[in-house]
Amino acid sequence: MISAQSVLEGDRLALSRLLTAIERGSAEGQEALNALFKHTGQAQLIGVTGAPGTGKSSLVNQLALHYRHPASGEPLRVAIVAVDPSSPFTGGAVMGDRIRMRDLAGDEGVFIRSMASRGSLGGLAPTTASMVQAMDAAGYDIIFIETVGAGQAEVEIAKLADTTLVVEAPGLGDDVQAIKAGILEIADILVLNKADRPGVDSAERALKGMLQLGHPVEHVFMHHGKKAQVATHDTVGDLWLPLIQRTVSTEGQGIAELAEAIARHRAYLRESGEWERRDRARLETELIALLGAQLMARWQAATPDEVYNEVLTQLLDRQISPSQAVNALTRQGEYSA
Ligand SMILES: Nc1nc2c(ncn2[C@@H]2O[C@H](COP(=O)(O)OP(=O)(O)O)[C@@H](O)[C@H]2O)c(=O)[nH]1
Ligand SMILES: [Mg+2]
Repeated sequence: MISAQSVLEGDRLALSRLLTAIERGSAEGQEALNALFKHTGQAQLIGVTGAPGTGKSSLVNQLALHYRHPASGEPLRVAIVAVDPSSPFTGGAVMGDRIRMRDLAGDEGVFIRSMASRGSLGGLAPTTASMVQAMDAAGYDIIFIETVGAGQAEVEIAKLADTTLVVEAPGLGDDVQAIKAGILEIADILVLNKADRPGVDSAERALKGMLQLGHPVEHVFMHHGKKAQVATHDTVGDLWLPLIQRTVSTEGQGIAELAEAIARHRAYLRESGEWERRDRARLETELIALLGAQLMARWQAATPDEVYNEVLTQLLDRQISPSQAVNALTRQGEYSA
């Protein structure tokens, strides 16, 4: 039995159990989440993505330490979800992460969870969204979501975040890894980590070039049906222009500046209304995904295999079109005309 109340009170074991239940897609996990949902919406979700080996885990480690030991003010509570493509039990990367995370081990204000991207029921992004909600309800102020920036699934997860850091490092073969994966466009802050390594200047030049392409100085949009054109320099007030921050995660260099940039982005989100917009987009995406899955399941349960196979045969014989097949299977229209 998972106690939602215990999760709310900060019971780590209860949260662990809930996260496991969510990963398994169990009904009791869902029930606890239903009870907890009204307590979500408080945390700042920070996505950290980029190619393997760029230093994402080291960076999260340093940022978490920064939030736990602030120069002034109260320490923030930090949760970390590491979504790794390899198995959490045998994957070398996760073992490495555990070792580097040791600075945070034993700190009650830090909660770290690794999850496997394979074998999660209902898809990686919805499972991650639920896990983040559980951590949010448990009262963590900052939630890091670390993903390997490698494809569509990772981009979907990155869209869960309020603030997305895309991590690059010089000398990984290509100048800019994120271009290939198409994740540069989701960056709110570009972190050029391993700034102690050779090639950092050319990597920064390449990143700046890409930012220019992605965020041209002229911004064209439709305003009351008319094409309007403004220079983004005039509208920095309502537009966030991604910035580049150099860091050396192994030394902690640039971390305070990065945390400052994250705080500025948070302020921007709040002041511009973007915070609500992102929250809405996130919840609407989840709603539509759940609705789609539910309707599909109902349709499957209500449709005998013979009926489906018969319609499929007619489709393959070119007697009916795909659209007519859908009508037939949902009994919405005549297709024999
Ligand atoms: N020289 C240097 N090495 C770093 C830096 N940040 C991380 N590393 C090293 O790079 C390797 C990969 O780091 P990791 O955080 O696991 O990368 P991830 O795969 O992106 O999570 C590790 O050996 C780190 O010690 C840095 O700023 N400079
Ligand atoms: Mg890592």
